[in-house]
Order: sequence, then C-alpha cells, then structure tokens
Amino acid sequence: MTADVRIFGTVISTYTRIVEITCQEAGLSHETIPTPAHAPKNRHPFGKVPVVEVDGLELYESVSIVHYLDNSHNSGALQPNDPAARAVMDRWIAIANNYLFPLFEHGLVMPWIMHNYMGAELDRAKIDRALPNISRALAFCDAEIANDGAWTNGDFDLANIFLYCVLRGVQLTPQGGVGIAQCPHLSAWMAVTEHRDSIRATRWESEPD
Ligand SMILES: N[C@@H](CCC(=O)N[C@@H](CS)C(=O)NCC(=O)O)C(=O)O
Repeated sequence: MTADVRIFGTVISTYTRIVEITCQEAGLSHETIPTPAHAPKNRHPFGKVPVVEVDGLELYESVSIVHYLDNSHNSGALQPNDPAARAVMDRWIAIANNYLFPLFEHGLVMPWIMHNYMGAELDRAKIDRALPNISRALAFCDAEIANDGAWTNGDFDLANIFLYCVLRGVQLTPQGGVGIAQCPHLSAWMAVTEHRDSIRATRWESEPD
C-alpha cells in the first residue's frame, strides 16, 4: 500500500526528519525514498531535500510542508491558537532555520558526516573556527529555555520539532555533545523530548537506542 506521504530525502537529514516527525504527530503513514540533494532526480529547484508528495501535491521547503500537513491532517494541533504564542513559535522556527542550522551544519555536523560516512579527513580547522559561535548559540538557547522550560507556550509544537532536529545533529558530534551537556536546561529539554513517540519513531540509524 502506498504511504500517505512520500518523502524524498537523504537518510541522515535534519529537514527530512522534521517532516517525518510531523507525519508521525499527524498520524500519517510515511515513506522516505533515499534521494541525495544534488541527484538529477531531486525535484527541489535549489538542490535541497526533502521534497514531498502528499494528496496529489508536490511540496518542498520544510516550513511549507509541515504547515500543510498539520493544517490539512492534524487540525493545526502543532500550532498555538493564540496569535502571540504563534508569533513566538514562528520566531523559533526562523531562528532554527536561518541562524542555528547553517552555523551547526557547516561548522560541525557536515565535517563529521563527511569524515564518518564519506571517508574524508576531518576538517578540524573548520570546526575550531565555528566552535566559539556554536557555543554562544547553545548558551543563548540554554538561557531562553531556562526561563520556563519551554520554547513557546509549553505545548509540543512545530518549533519544538525544528529545534530538536537541528540540535540533535549537533549533540551527536563529539564537540556538540560536550557543548550541549554544558547547557543544563537545554540538555534537560533534549532528554525529555527524546522520549516522545514521534521522535523515537524517526531516530536516525546512527543514533544509539
Ligand atoms: N530550506 C530548506 C532547507 C533544506 C536543507 O538544507 N536540507 C539539507 C539536508 S538536511 C540539504 O538539502 N542539504 C544539501 C545541500 O545544502 O547541499 C527546507 O527547509 O526544506
């Protein structure tokens, strides 16, 4: 039987997982078809993943995809009703996408992926250059979540999904694991979130049980 949602993405991918978690939360069956970002068959016009097929639509860009899935199949349960809380959620999604992901991905996560999975020499110089800014970003997140233990209004929403996936990639690197362990509030939130069913169901193969 065909899955409700067909996700074309790479197997270890922050944004593919964001879509997978949203499917899980919305009770949608999903199938991930391994598709490298720069493969000619990838239909994203800017060479990114994921691209999604759902309800006869082809969607790309995770923000657009997850809003569609949540609005069409989950009664918007992953978005606060209150406009002020929704603005805060949108701000966190923007922070995750515009500042955290590029910093973490290029400075730390990708050098380790290239090293662990592609046999490339570890680019230690690149990691060393990025670490001070990564530490500052983690400290910012730690201070923010320290306020009341939540990013938005306390419910698990789309911001939680983006932030968890972006931070989890960092946590799985040696330097990122140490950096997050030094942020007590952030580590506590990661530890609780890790047990959520949708998060457990979408674990990367590289993640320990
Ligand atoms: N703005 C895109 C970003 C997607 C993205 O950066 N995906 C990564 C994988 S997690 C990718 O395609 N990387 C390949 C590259 O940038 O060359 C979205 O939200 O869907």
